[in-house]
This record gives sequence, structure tokens and C-alpha cells, in this order.
Amino acid sequence: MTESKKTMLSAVAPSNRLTVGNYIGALRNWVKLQDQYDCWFFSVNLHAITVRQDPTELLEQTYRAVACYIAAGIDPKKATLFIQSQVPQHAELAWVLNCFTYMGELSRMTQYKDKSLKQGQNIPAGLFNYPVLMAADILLYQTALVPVGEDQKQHVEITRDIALRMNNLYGKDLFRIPEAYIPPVGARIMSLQNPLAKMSKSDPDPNGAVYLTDTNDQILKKVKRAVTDSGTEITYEETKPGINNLLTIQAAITGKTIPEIVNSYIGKQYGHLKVDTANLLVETLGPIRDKTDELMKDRSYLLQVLEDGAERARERAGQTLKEVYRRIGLV
Ligand code: AQP
Repeated sequence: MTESKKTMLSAVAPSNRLTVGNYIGALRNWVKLQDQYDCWFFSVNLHAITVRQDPTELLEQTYRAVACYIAAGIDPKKATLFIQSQVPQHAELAWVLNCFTYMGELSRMTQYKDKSLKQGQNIPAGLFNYPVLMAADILLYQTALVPVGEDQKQHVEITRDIALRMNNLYGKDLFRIPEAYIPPVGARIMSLQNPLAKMSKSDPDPNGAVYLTDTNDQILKKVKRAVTDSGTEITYEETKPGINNLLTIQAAITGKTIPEIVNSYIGKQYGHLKVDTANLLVETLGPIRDKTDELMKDRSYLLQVLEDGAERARERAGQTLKEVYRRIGLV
């Protein structure tokens, strides 16, 4: 990592096992960009607790997420890997930013609207403030680029608004203004059971998502049972969200264009598309799953990577936080 490289930062919340949506929307792009940027990738366990988590499961998924990053191709020698709760500056800066963020702005966040609906009467305040913690995550590292799926774009936008507001008040060089990087294909992989809803790790229907822990057999079954429509012709159009989703998964993984893939299915049935997509996912995700399992068994290596990463992160984040405190007059 050299000083001249711009900073890139991204994370996944260990609120459950990661899905192929997280892989295509986030991890794959991290791997592609890791040589060009000074990279910081972490497991955002403080974000995960904005909805109730089982403590044992949370610990397991926190480590598993980072093991998945490495298994997917992130090189810990090139990127800094860490766990959010091991860097206290995230929670500290989040408090400060909370004081410069407006209720109206937070109320407009679509993810808050969607997630709060599932919480019943008692909506945790943390769910409302989630984007502020994400802003702290990003701004602490003077991040230039944040690769995210479509669902997180709004959170990067509010981060920019908060940063600009604070820069106007306390000096233009306080925070670098980050840009979101949204992948051209695969920014929103849909549920296999409801192709009108995003594939999510916390979907109560386990058949809606392909998890990075799924066995080959589970992957094959889930994709073959993917909800499509009553048509037969394989084309990419608005009325075929299930088919579009499978085509998108193939395009994101193979790098082929959608028209190219559609052309290869002339005269073929939905079943062919499902089997090919399932096989492609087995081929791609199988080695990642096996490598993740190996890393989870060799815990000492993973813990060492995370300890080194947390130390570097505390140092970098500490510099920004110190400057923020100084400029706003905190002792
Ligand atoms: N379906 C998806 N398609 C493309 N990208 C996706 N991402 C998530 N789902 C998809 C991207 O993965 C990164 C990490 O997401 P996150 O863990 O921070 O939270 P999320 O967006 O809320 O992801 P989930 O899977 O839907 O989690 P739960 O169910 O816990 O809320 C982000 O870059 C995200 O865009």
C-alpha cells in the first residue's frame, strides 16, 4: 500500500451468512479494484446489531464474513481487513456526526423505511441512525471510493451531504468527499423466490437467497426452483423479472453482455437457463465456500490478520478523529 493510492473502503454486515448478492454487488468488485486502491474492508458488526442478533451466531458470522473476503480473492497483504467493533473511533465519530445530521434526512432513507416496517412497534434508534454510523465508517479513512450495491447508494449520498456540511463549518479539508462505485451489472440481485424484492441475507425464506455457505446440492436446488413466469422464451424484459435475475447473475459472473447470453439461449427453455446458472454458481461459489471453511478452521491465521488490520485501522481512524475533535472544540 502506498500513500499515492486513493483510499477505497467497503464492508458487509454480518447479520447472517453472506449471499451471492453480497458477492456480486460487493466482494467481486473489491477483488477487481484491490490493486488500484489503498483498500480497507471490514465486517460491520455494530451495524448488524441494529436488528436483534443471536450473540453466538453474530460472533461466528463476524469472522466468517472476513474469511469469505479472503476466500473470494482479497489479499490481506494488499488490503487492510478488520472488524468494526475493534476500532472504537467508528462509534465515537458516529456520535459527533449524529449532531450534524437531520432527522428529516434520516427519515427519507429507503432502507430505514423497509427495515423498520419489519420491526413492529419497537423500532431501535440504531436502525434510524444506521446511515450516520456508515458515514463515520467512510469518513474516518478519508475514503475516495465506496463500492456498494444499489441499495447502499443513498447511504453514500447522505455521507457526502454530512461531510460537505462539516467541511463548510470547520474547513474544506476536514473530510474527503467520497464517491459511490456501483457495478454496471449485478448491483441489485433479486430474491430467487420473489424476483421483485432484493436478495437479502436476512430474508426469512432461505430459498430466496443462495448463501456462500450453501452446498452444491443446495445451490442447484434453489436455482432450479427459482420463481420465473409462465412464458417460455428467454428474453430480457420488464415482464420477466425472474429470468432477468438469472441472466444478470450470469452476466455479472462471466463478464458477457446480457444480449450475448440471451442469444445463446435462442430455441432453449427456462430449464436450460436455470441449470446453466446453477452450475455456474456451483463452479464460482464452491471453491469460495471450501476456502472459507478452511480459514474458519485455521482461526489463528484469521485472528492475526484481523489484529494487524485493527491496529492499522485504529491508527488511521485516530488521526481523523483527533482532527475532528480539535476543529470542533472537544477536549
Ligand atoms: N441483492 C444484492 N444485490 C447486489 N448487492 C447487494 N448487496 C447486498 N445485497 C445485494 C451489497 O452488499 C454489500 C453489503 O451489504 P450489507 O451487509 O451492508 O447490507 P445490506 O445491503 O442490507 O445487505 P443484505 O444482504 O440485504 O443484508 P440484511 O438482510 O442483513 O439487511 C453492500 O454493498 C450492498 O449494497
